[in-house]
Amino acid sequence: MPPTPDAHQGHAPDCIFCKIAAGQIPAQKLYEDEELLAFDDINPAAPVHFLIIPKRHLPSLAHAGPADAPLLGKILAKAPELALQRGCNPYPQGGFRVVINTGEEGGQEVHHLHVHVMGGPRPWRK
Ligand code: DGP
Repeated sequence: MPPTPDAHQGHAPDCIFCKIAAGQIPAQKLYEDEELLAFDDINPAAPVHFLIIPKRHLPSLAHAGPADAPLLGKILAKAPELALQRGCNPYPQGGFRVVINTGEEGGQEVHHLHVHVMGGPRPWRK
């Protein structure tokens, strides 16, 4: 069961990404600041596949409102820099894909907002 929507602030006790953000579960970290964390996806669908998450528990993009716009903008604005750093080739021959799965029908499995960044030479699994 995904965490309830009222688990919107701080950390959700059973959330695996909250535990990664708190350092309780190891991850291959690429970037971290007071608000964000980026780490490699454990099940990569492309040669480069990492996730960017807010450290604060936000269950999904469906839970985001106007107050979250700066945080979401910061996540998206960080993606190009981290993609190049992680080994994606530069735009336009290279590039990357950004995906935010949202809800059961959107394919979301971990109910802590995360932005997938995938790149590298094709073919990819997804
Ligand atoms: P989504 O379907 O959008 O909820 O994708 C969740 C992704 O999270 C999936 O690609 C695998 C990744 N993932 C799940 N558990 C862990 C974990 O413990 N560590 C890391 N690094 N990634 C995880």
